[in-house]
Amino acid sequence: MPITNGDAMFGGAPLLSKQQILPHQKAIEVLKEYESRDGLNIDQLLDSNKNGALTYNDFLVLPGYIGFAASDVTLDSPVTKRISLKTPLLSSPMDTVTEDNMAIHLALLGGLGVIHHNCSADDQADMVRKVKRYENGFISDPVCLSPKTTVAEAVALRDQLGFGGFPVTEDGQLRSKLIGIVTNRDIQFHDNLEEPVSEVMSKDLVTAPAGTTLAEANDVLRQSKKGKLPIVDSNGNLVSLLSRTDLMKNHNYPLASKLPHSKQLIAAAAIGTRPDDKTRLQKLVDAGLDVVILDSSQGNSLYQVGMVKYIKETYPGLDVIAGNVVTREQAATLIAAGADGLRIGMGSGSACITQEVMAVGRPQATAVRAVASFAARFGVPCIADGGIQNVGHIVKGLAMGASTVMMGGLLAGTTESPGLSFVRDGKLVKAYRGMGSIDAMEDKKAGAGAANSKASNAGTARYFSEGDRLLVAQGVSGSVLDRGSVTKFVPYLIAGVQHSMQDIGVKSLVALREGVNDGTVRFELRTVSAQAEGNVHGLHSYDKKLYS
Ligand code: CPR
Repeated sequence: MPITNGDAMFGGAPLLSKQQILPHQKAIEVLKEYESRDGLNIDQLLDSNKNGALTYNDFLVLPGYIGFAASDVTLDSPVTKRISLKTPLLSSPMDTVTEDNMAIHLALLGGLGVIHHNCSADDQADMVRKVKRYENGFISDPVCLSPKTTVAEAVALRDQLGFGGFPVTEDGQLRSKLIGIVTNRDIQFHDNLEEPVSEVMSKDLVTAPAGTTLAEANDVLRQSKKGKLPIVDSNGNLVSLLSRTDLMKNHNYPLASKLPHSKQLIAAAAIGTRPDDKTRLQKLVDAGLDVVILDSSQGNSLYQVGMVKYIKETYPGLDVIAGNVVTREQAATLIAAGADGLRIGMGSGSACITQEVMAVGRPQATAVRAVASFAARFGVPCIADGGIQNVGHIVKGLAMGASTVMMGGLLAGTTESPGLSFVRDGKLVKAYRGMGSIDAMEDKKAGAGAANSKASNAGTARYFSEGDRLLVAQGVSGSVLDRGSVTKFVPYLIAGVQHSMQDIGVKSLVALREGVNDGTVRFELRTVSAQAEGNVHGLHSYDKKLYS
């Protein structure tokens, strides 16, 4: 007879006589006598009649069996029907989170940064272009001189920028014919400061052709003993530059997000669903966009359905992620319209007051499971967007069925987000604001762009009230702690997720999903006191250093 978890025998040895005690070797066999595994399966956990709707903090995943190293855990996962990432991490299209710098660095690390649209279409397209043109280790926008630049101007530039060795091109721009290089030595002791650099520049150039790999270019640079290696196209036009001082810093990024057969990073950007957004999208596509996200807090709308259909018809090669959604019904509309991916979350964002103000939304764990399990039937991958405060939340989002997670606040404090750090209350912080905060919406209306961002001019609406005369805020504007570079922070998140998956006993995200669905990955609800127990408690003081 199967033993249930509530059986008296489950209480253990003290009730048994000596004869009844079983030999240790039988432990695995005896386990089979139990009707179910320890803990709850996903359906029991997310039974909202019994447990209400859950957020990430409301439950834990139970540990499984560790039979492999954490470093063996692979995190490959699809972000759309056609595109997969090696790191299931995305950054939010918010003007305090993702511009080209974040998009480039996150893509190098295997994730995907979604460029915000709180800026002019031209500025956004420019950022997409920078992501597509970026080549690791190569300077894609080197400072160029024209032959007419004077020695005095070159000296001033060197002093201002702190480096010398400027390529000279026919019209002083990138993608124009390379005619020389002005090195420090050429200008250092030159008397006639008014002379043009064409008189002093080195014309004996070592160059490498476009398409040269970083390793090959580094070799040429090493052998040439020069300070800079210009990369030129077949017409001799300068396309990028490699610098000797960067040689040691040129890391390899084996996880980098690239499409098969492409050397370029994958570029993603957000747009709205207004008529203007069609013109914006054309510019983004011209710049090389691979994935577009329709950015709306409530994606189940006439506008979004129309936009998804328009995009699928007009740009069959472009992948479109629709959202945001939190219910099966919302998801069904967008899947039927042709969405290649869905973004899940309403009101779970850290700078968000949507649930309070609008009375609509859904606790994130429940929302992710409801949508992701439905979308999976159509092979549509889902992004768990918002509410990610730590590594554990990432794992829980993935365990609920999301293929990837999207973060705003957690990445807003990194060096690669727009803007600079500043000190507030004695702590180093960076600005972070909800895209439906009064600040962000007013900047949009005024055409000012984000306070932090390089971009300018009005963007499009995520929150429908932006067109109204009275702005209704759905978010706040504040700051988050400085976190240093994503090049350290993201590897920490990746390693953390790998360790967590090792604890759970699953070696890949596919195995995690299978385990959750077949009931071998188990869960437990957390009471309020269990949550307190699971956090640091009883210490007089402590330092919370997360990685080193
Ligand atoms: P966190 O990672 O900061 O918790 O959440 C980021 C997500 O919050 C964004 O990707 C977006 O979906 C959502 N979000 C951004 N601004 C918002 C406002 Cl004003 N209101 C509601 N949600 C917002």
